[in-house]
Amino acid sequence: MFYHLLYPLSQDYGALNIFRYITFRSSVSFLIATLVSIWWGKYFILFMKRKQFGQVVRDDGPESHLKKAGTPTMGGLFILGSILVALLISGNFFSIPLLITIGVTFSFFLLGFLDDYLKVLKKNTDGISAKGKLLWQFSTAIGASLLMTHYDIVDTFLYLPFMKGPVIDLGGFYHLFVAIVIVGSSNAVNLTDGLDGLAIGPIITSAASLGIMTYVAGHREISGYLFIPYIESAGELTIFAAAIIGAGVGFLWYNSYPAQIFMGDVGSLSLGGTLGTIAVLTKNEVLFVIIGGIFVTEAVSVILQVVSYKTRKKRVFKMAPIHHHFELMGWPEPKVIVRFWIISIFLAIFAIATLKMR
Ligand code: 57M
Repeated sequence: MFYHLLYPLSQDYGALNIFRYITFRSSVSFLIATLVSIWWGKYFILFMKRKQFGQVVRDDGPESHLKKAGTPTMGGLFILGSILVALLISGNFFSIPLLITIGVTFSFFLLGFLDDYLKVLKKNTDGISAKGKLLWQFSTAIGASLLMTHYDIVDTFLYLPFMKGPVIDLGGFYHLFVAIVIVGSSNAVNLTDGLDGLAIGPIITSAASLGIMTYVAGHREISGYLFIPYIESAGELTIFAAAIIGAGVGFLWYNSYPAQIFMGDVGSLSLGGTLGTIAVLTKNEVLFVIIGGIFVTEAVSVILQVVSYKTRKKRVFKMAPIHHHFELMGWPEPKVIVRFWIISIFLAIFAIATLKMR
């Protein structure tokens, strides 16, 4: 809004020229998303409690989780709502990368909402079938990928950390590759969201790291200096990343241990898809494996556990995802959470450092 309404007036009022700057609009986006989510969260939790829309906790999980039954969930509704408010104020909706990212976020938001609605409001613990979820996610991701190449936002080349130029042209496989990154990210965040604050912490660090990637990728001089691909108007995604950080901090105000609210699939599936899309739009698909290392580790632990159990009837971990393994090893929940946060902060900063190592 501000960008579209106020910036054109900067011809007459020079001070309004400030709305041109990505750094300024990103700061505004962060501040608004933080304040809106802290304010909105308070009333959302009261509403969910009054309606008794609480989490159904499976009895096959760690003993310590049974007391969490009834905790309000679907907090993703006010996380994404706060992000939308911040974008409406600070975003430039003429940016195609921004519109594509909003499209993926909204589609995964709808999927997560439907799943939560069935599970929480209709008490149908299965929700949408795994096949149905994957079909929805892959359709959205491939659609987004086709738009990215149709509008020449990105090329079909693969870029690796530490390497100056592209390493290989993926050609037609590029769309499947993009879909695996976006769908994989969405489901990995979903699996990670199993302890208080465990998912939102790495979401914040990933958004911060990716936010810097979008800023430099959208800056012609800096991208050239760092030998990274220049992506027209990728800087508008910095404002989106700043909103995710702000809304994430506001959500963490209530989701920190002991959680008063969970984000629900509506939050984990959408935010995971958003981070994957931003990684693709800045040609950081492989670097994102480092940035989102906690999400990757959680997903890989499930794959290892399921494959091992199916083939050898033996478990690799006491329980998957890996955060449950540490719980069953006797680590108190807050210790698991904060140690995972520490690792995700390290990975986010290491990824930023690789920008100079090319
Ligand atoms: C997503 N959802 C949490 C909450 C959150 C194939 C298998 C690995 C699938 C996996 C699974 O069901 N994953 C679903 C994880 C759930 O959180 C809800 O879901 C939303 C996120 N999608 O927003 O609404 C529970 O997590 C706890 N929680 C918190 N604090 C938070 O801030 O404490 C969530 C957020 C909540 C709450 O207890 O109820 C979840 O864990 O289901 N399955 C599993 O993760 C299960 N692991 C498992 O079955 N392992 C097996 C094999 C199949 C790998 C094994 O190791 O042998 C674990 N989860 C549960 N029970 N609930 C263990 C069993």
